[in-house]
Amino acid sequence: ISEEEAAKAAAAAADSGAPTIFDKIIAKEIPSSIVYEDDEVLAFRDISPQAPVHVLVIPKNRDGLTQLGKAEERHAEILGRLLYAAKVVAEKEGIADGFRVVINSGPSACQSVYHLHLHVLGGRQMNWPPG
Ligand code: D5M
Repeated sequence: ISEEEAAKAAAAAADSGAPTIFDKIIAKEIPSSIVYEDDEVLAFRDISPQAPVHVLVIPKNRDGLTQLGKAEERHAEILGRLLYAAKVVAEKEGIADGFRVVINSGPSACQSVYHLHLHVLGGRQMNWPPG
């Protein structure tokens, strides 16, 4: 499908709280290219890369964090761990001197998978403003 169709589909996706494809990735029921993993965090390559390096960083336990807009104060620690893991991923991928971290939260941000994830993007000049 075209980029526009993909964006429309993402905009139409709803936060139902249902399990997502990321649960299967965490359970290793479907393959992924893992870049970093610890007890709480998993980082793997995005299936539809938007830059030479495009890695997703997710909490292994979603714990209500379908989207950043649903975060509660009890999530502050895992949110910090995810951000720190993004830096570790950037170092591992050789882009620590310049990279972008993106979180799409909700339909108008085109979130398509309702399991909170950070996009770590780099390996090319990132432009501003983002689309
Ligand atoms: O980003 C959701 C991202 O998840 C999007 O960039 C594609 C990616 N994705 C979807 N399925 C997979 C699998 N199976 N492996 C790797 N990456 C995947 P959002 O911010 O919700 O739009």
